[in-house]
Amino acid sequence: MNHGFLQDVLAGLRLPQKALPPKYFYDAQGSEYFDKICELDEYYPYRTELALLPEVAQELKQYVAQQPIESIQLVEFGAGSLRKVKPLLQELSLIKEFVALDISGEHLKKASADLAESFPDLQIKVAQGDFTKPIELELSEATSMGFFPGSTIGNFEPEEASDFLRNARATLGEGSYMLLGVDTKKDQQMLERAYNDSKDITARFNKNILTRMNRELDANFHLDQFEHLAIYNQDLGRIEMHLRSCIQQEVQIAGESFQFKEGETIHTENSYKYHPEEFDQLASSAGWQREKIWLAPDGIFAIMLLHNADNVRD
Ligand code: AVI
Repeated sequence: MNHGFLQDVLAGLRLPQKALPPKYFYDAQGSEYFDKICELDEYYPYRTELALLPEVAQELKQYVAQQPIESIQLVEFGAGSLRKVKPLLQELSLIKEFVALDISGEHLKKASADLAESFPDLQIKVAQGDFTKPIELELSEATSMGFFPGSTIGNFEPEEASDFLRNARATLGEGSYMLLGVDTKKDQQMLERAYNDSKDITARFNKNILTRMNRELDANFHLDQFEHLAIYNQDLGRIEMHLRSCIQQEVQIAGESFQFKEGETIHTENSYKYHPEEFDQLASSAGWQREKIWLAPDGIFAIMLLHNADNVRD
């Protein structure tokens, strides 16, 4: 049995508001559901960011040419399919090294082998590790640039996001950069539609965590007795995903019983949305300054370039 998973589940379900860490969504099946989410019409963040990246890459090339930068070491945090890094590699020939960091190694090894075929002169390293913690990377002489696409930063609590940015700054070193995808605050209907898709893929993604507990932790959740719920919490500026118990029931997990009232929820994920200025504050609390911002049409998504300027101190 995976003890880290069990400990986190037991601790989360003993809370007055039952909760589970969203990182457990991503087993093989959950990752497949997430790939399907990215293809949905309603889920605008993925395709919007992908469409914006070629323009970002072009302008970044011009920006970099005006800086005292000889070569770049690009470090992708939470790298998965490596699809989003391609426009950057195509445009920015100064990127000589690429480090893909992720918790799960297997998927990444295959993706990086494909990348090596397309970019034979690029030095590629795959590093496995929990990128939410401080990581020591062997830094070369090149200028380091972090890359964290997908608005995954929104799945952290604001304090965790600030910690992540601070750790990334320490990992990347003085004078480094960070290119980051951030989902913005917008019309509530558009936000809620993105997490309540008409094909119910997001509902399956959410409920997969129950299947995973049944399989890995000897639990007995009935999937049809829980329903997917995704709502925008305006006060906190976040989409919240929950699993709501349809009836009063008792569930066993590794021999421990948990009671659910009818309508009681397990809080499974937050996805924070930021006004660009709000995000600037968060970034500067972690020692980063915004150099550039690219906004998708109607401002529905932002890509930002942050700089670890030398005059910024903790
Ligand atoms: C990975 N992350 C940025 C997604 C999001 O939008 O917060 C996860 C997701 N949850 C439901 N749909 C997508």
